[in-house]
Amino acid sequence: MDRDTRERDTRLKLAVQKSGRLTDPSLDMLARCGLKLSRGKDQLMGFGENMPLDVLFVRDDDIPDLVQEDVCDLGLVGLNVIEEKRLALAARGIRATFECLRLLDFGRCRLSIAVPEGAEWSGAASLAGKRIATTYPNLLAQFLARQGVAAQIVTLSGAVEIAPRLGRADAICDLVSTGSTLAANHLEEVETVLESHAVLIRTPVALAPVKTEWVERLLMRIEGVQQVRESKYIMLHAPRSALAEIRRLLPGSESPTIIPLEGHPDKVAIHAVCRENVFWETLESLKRAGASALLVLPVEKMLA
Ligand code: PRT
Ligand code: ZN
Repeated sequence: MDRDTRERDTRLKLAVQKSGRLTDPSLDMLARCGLKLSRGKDQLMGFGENMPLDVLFVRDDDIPDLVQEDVCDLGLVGLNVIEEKRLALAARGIRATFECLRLLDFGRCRLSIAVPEGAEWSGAASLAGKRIATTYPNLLAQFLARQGVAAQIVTLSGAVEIAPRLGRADAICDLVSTGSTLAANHLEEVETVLESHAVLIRTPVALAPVKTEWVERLLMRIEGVQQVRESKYIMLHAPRSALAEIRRLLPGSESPTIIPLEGHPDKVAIHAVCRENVFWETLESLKRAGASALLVLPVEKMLA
């Protein structure tokens, strides 16, 4: 076996968006998983210094193909891109074989139908006979077919939100996160086609055992990273008599540690991991229930 083949058999290749909305959160997640990357001169590859995992930086639209064709073992990409690709392949009689390994907690958005403000809307049937501009023709076609609505799909490569103003369409089907782009273009969101977020996908091809082991480790670390993002460690003092009420108020905490307090037989210290954010309102409720000396700390790493 030559060196290239050996390397291919032992180092995972992960496709990540080169420059766009998913780039920073993807790299941030990988860094939290412990990956130290050194970028090559051309910036197209990142070499994992402390894990057998290299990153290939590409356009997000290319990620499903790279994984489907086994050029990369893994990819981080939006569900919207994956589902559009799956339908586009199906239309050509090809079955998408990439597999979704994990839903991720970033890149959240929705693919929605929007119409000009003030336009009459009484459900999807209002789209009958209309022109709808989109960069997601396959997802839109599936949506229309499911609704039993016949409309004309105008496929654009970008700037979808200005199509109605230019007279090119009566409605649009585009990604929305805050809704400010729609508002700026006097459009109103009326229907959701797909709820989306980033996903980790993998090749259909069986991987060498050493690679499979690293995929498992990466998945476990991603799980940990996602859990700690919201988790907090909370410490407080409480009267024994208020224990039941305080346990009820602790958000997402299954089994708090209860410690006696030297010299205070009627009081205990409670330490708990809360798997949800702890808001000021929660602290105020805990205080009202008798808690004191409240301390909330971020959790850095967690392994079940
Ligand atoms: O160059 P490349 O092809 O790699 O990037 P791209 O321009 O195709 O993609 P990019 O970087 O814009 O988005 C990458 C992925 O981020 C998408 O495929 C989604 O999975 C996810 N994502 C999350 C979004 C948004 N939120 C989003 N708001 N992608 C695009 N938008 C756009 C939307 O198209 C619209 O123009 O942002 C505008 C609306 O945003 P709001 O906040 O005004 O509603
Ligand atoms: Zn793209």
